[in-house]
Amino acid sequence: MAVTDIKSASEKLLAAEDSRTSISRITEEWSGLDLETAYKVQREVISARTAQGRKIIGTKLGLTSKAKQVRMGINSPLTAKLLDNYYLATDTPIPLAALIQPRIEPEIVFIMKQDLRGPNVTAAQALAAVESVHAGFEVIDSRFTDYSFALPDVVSDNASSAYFFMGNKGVSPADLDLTFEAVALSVNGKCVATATGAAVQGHPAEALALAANSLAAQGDYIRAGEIVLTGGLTDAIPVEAGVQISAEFTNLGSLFITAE
Ligand code: OOG
Ligand code: MG
Repeated sequence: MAVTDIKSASEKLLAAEDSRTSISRITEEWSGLDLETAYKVQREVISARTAQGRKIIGTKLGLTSKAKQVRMGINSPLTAKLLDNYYLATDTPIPLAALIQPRIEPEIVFIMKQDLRGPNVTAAQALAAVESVHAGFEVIDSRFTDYSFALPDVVSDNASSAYFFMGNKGVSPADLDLTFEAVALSVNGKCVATATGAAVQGHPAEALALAANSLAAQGDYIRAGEIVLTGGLTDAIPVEAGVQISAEFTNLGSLFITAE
């Protein structure tokens, strides 16, 4: 089947996820796929999932840190949707059988107390709309073979979303300086990367404002009660059976995750 329109592109992505079989870049066959159309493909993928009973519970940003941008070779942040089935309780192992090529990355997570609508949202306005800040881990799983994609591909693929974890501890944004909130990422007890909140667009609230402003271009906004993942603070780590992965934050608490 040739992939040259929104419907066929979304069907190819949905089939790849359902069958856990990676695919080649959409832009290989559909070189004219631009960013605006890619967000329409993403919306089509999400509507297919909501038609199956999934609910949208939040927004995520991707490629907001230098570490992620350099690794993926794309220097532009993007947004995607979080569905209810992406959420995993922290005592749940990452279900490897459901995934193609999972990687995990530590993130700072917001829960919103107010709607946030762009354009022209500032970081200060964005932070004022946040109820609480949490430690998070996102498990990404690109549907593209070896994570090889251009920006319109990864936007279409809902930014490689698969699962996420968040800590129970919620801290008021007024009680933190997120610029200096640090995380130590460890694999099997060995620290492999560190970062502070400044890694994400200078401040995670800048990333939140960026999400609100770019959603506005699609006629969309961030709603009160939504969960917002602000983007991987460090490079992502490949996930294998039995691995022990931790993210220890200065004030947000620690997450310890395994996979099976
Ligand atoms: C794209 C998803 C990026 C993040 O936090 O940067 C992302 C990818 O790396 O496959 O979720
Ligand atoms: Mg992420």
